[in-house]
Amino acid sequence: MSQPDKRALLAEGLALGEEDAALHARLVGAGISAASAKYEIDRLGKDPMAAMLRRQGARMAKQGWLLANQQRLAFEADGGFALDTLNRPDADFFYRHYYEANRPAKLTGIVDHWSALRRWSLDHFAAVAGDAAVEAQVERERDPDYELAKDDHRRLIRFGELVDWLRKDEPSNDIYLTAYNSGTNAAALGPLWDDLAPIDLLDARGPRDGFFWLGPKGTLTPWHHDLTNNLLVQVMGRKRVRMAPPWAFARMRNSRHCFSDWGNDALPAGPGDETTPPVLETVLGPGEGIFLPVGWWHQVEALDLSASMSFTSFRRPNAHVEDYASWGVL
Ligand SMILES: O=C(O)CCC(=O)C(=O)O
Repeated sequence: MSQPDKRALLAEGLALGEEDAALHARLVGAGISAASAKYEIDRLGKDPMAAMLRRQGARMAKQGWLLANQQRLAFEADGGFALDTLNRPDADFFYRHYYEANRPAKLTGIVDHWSALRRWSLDHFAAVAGDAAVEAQVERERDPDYELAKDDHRRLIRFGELVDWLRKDEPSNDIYLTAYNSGTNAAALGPLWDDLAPIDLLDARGPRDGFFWLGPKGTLTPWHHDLTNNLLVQVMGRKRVRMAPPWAFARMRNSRHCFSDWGNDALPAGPGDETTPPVLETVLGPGEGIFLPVGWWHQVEALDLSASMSFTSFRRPNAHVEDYASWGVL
């Protein structure tokens, strides 16, 4: 049997903030003799890398305490940890109490003036843009990492062909026209913009800069957080949205970029526990939207054939993505 790597075991324990007794138990638990474990731990006293790992572990623990305070405050708030619904919110009120407070909200009455709510259907899509070449995400079901490997799943397809496929009304997560495909689709689907109109909460001076989403019942966008504040608006069908706060970071199993290893797991709505995050859940129907603040984790499932729009053109810079890489994040 191969010897366990003592240095790797120690590094892991130090990064977790373990004291000498716990480090000793870790080594012995891995099959190392008590004497050898003691020798290794005594050596750590003179090791600058171990000292630095201890300091980093302590800093992480302090950050954990700060985030736990956020949870306490959120749970003690009037109404508890809950998702507010705002009907036709005043923009100043929305920015002050939700956008700037990094707090999600369900929004109603914000797109009642969109003719898309009455006009959008598969027949309408085929009539106004059936011949356009659009890009969609395809063959998602064969790949558990279809979101991380987004680029491998991009395909050009005639919009009319996608519409015909959707007419079968079969639940599927295999094909989905998403915001990620907007580079190609914004122009191709230009006629659909005539069915939309400015949203009062957003920056009215911006160009037509929303993102179009179209897919069958059953599309699943796995747990992730965005790098911007985001407004998701439902036009056709319903979507279930689950959200978890940024302060639940330690329970979000974030090992790659902005994705959570919880993937498509149906984390239950409620306060969470030591290993699972607190989760807010809602179902968006046509004409309803949700404000997804930057850093909030979310997972979205289409409960019906679904068309949505999303927007990032708020009346604030919303440029959090620009310095993301410079933080040296995952
Ligand atoms: O509607 C969806 O499937 C996903 C929306 C989403 O996650 C986003 O806009 O960040």
